[in-house]
Order: sequence, then structure tokens, then C-alpha cells
Amino acid sequence: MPKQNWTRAEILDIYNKPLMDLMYEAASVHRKHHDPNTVQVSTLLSIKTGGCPEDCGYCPQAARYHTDIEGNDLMEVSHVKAQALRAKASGSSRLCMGAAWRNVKDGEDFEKVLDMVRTVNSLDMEVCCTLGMVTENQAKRLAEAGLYAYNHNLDSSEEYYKEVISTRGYQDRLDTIDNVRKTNVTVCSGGIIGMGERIEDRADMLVQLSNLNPQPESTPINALVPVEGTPLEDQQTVEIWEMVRMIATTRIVMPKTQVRLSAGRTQMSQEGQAMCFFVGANSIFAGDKLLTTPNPDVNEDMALFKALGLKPQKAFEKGDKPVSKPKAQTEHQPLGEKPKWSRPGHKIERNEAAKQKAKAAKL
Ligand code: SAM
Ligand code: DTB
Ligand code: SF4
Repeated sequence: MPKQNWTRAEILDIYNKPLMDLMYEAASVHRKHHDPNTVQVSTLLSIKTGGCPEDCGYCPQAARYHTDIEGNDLMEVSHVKAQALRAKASGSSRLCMGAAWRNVKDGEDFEKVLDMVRTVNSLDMEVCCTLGMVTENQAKRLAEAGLYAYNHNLDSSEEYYKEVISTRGYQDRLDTIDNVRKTNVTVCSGGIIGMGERIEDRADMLVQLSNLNPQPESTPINALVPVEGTPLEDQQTVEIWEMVRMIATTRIVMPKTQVRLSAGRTQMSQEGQAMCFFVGANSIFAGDKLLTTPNPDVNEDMALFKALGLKPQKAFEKGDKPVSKPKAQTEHQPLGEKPKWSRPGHKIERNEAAKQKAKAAKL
């Protein structure tokens, strides 16, 4: 059983070790629990882009900021199937479908997402969704459709979260993770570094994640992609050393999780990425686009895998394929659940400023 009661001080001690010691320790933990030459490859697909009501300061999809993205309605199931087949053919074992929603609402759109899950599951791919907050009933229905993983990031420490998002609280995130845990869907939860948080915030986020019982099956570590028009547009990109330290520390405190080297790879050299794999990253997002921002070209990634002798992980190598119940057996049963997601509504100056700037630009 992995240690569950990590403290901030213990994690900071690890994070701040001399880099060579940290790398050696993390790589040793990694080798004990994983094949160091296998990396899981996921493809992201934005099934509903832009127009999100939330004010996440990092996100180009928040309706209130003036970013240069093309928004769209929920994608058709046939299009998702075609994209999934493309992803599979290019070596991905998992499709992660993202929607720019605050939370899932029962109804037509959710039924369509369930169809997408059934369809991708039938292609023998691991299916992941990231749709915002979900109730227990919604998580259960996703599980019955054949969902393999649900991504819901804590993103930062509880304290710093309030500096970045005002439209929901940290507890909402924990509650959603809890709802997913009540099913057999695996939990994917991690965060972003480079938003102006302190190292203590990074450690506190790892305290939260590593104390989840059980720990998440996968943990994405994103380097902020600063997008023009968002409140965090002027943020300096993170140094590779910080990414290596964060990934190494995540590996040590969560030895079994699949650590995903997520957003921000276009800002990193191949040598930098190789160091991340060495210290414990064993998953990436592939494909030339993340949700709305660029990602390295697939051919570049294949060349990197070849140079490093890495091989892609097969689907369901770390868990059984979920059984997907047919639609007729998973009809919506209203449970009378009244989700009470919070709206803390405090003001974040830079988020307000970005909103006003966007308004002025539209006039
Ligand atoms: N709306 C859902 C939610 O917020 O949970 C799902 C989609 S949201 C885009 C998924 C994750 O993408 C966020 O939690 C955040 O970690 C990551 N993300 C969004 N914008 C990013 C950026 N500019 N740089 C790095 N990561 C980002
Ligand atoms: C995660 O942790 N990172 C992915 C995925 N989960 C959904 C998203 C990264 C988004 C980066 C900004 C964009 O492309 O819009
Ligand atoms: Fe919306 Fe998710 Fe972006 Fe926040 S991170 S604005 S909830 S899409």
C-alpha cells in the first residue's frame, strides 16, 4: 500500500533535494512499480469547445475572456468515432473527450456523450471523459456506458485555487472525485504548475492527491500554456527543472499512478521530456492539438519514442476493459438528486480585468 499521509514538509523536502538525488530516487521508485520503457499514449478530443461559464484564469475556453478559439456545439457521435479510429491508428490506446462545461446536466447532450462512450469502448480503446462536475448518478451512468477513466483536476492547492477560480470551490472538485470513486471508473486527477503559485502550493496539491484513498490511477501534470486573452496570458512558462522536480516528486509520493506529462510539451525540448520520462512520467497526450492549443507533431513524438527506445502501452494493460451495457439497460432513472455545486463568487482582480478587457474589445 502506498503511504497515504504525506505532509507538506515531507513533500517539500523531496521537491527541494539536490536535483541529481531527486532524479535518482524518483527513477528508482519508478522502476520498482512500472516498466520504465513503456509510456501510455492518449489522444485528446474536444467534443464541446468554448463558451464555458466558469472563470478559470488559465483557460482559453471560458466565455468571459477574449481568446482566439473557435467554439462549437457538442460533436456528433459519428465524428467522435472517426477521430477515435484515427487516434487508434496513430498509436493511442486511450481517447480523452473534453467538454467546456461547468458540470454535466441530465438530458439530450449527456445521452449523446454516453453514446460516444459506448462507441469508443466498442473500438477497444480506453475511454476517458472530462466534463466538469458530476453527481453520483451521472458517474454511475458513465460507468455503465463503459467509461474507463474520469479526469477532474484539483489543479492547485486549496489556497491558491481561490486566486485562479471564483465560480466554484475546491470542495466541489473533491466531491466529484468522490462520486467517480463510488463507481468502477478510474480517477485521473492532477494539476497545473506555472500559474504563479508557490512551491508550497504544489506540495499542498500533492498532499491532497496522495491522500485520496485510493490514490488516483493517473495524475496529469500540466505546465501552464499561457493563452492570449486569459488572465494568465503574461505568465512566464515554467522552467524544465521545475517540471522535472514536480514529476519526480509526484512519482515518489504516488508510486503506482500513471504520471502524465500533459500540457506544455511544445515549450520543452526533447531532452527535457526525456528527463521527465526518466524520473517517472509514463503517459503523454499525443496528437497535434490538446483541446484548443498546439501539441507536438505525432511524427516528432514517434521519433522521440524511437530515439529513447520507448514503446506505447497497450489498451487495458493496467485494468480490465469495462463492460458497456446497451443503451436500453441504462435508461435515465431520475434519483431526485439535487447537486449543490457551490458558487463562492469572490472577486479575482486579474480575472475581472481580463473580462472587462474582452468586453471593451467587443464594443
Ligand atoms: N471543463 C472541465 C473541467 O474544468 O474539469 C474539463 C475540461 S478542462 C479544459 C480540463 C483541464 O485542462 C483543467 O482542469 C486544466 O488542468 C487543464 N487546462 C486548461 N487550460 C490549460 C492551460 N492553458 N494550460 C494548462 N492546462 C490547462
Ligand atoms: C489535463 O490534465 N490536461 C488536458 C486534459 N487533462 C483534459 C487538457 C490540457 C488543456 C490545455 C489547454 C488547451 O488546449 O485548451
Ligand atoms: Fe470551463 Fe473547464 Fe475551462 Fe474551467 S477549465 S473554463 S470549467 S472548460
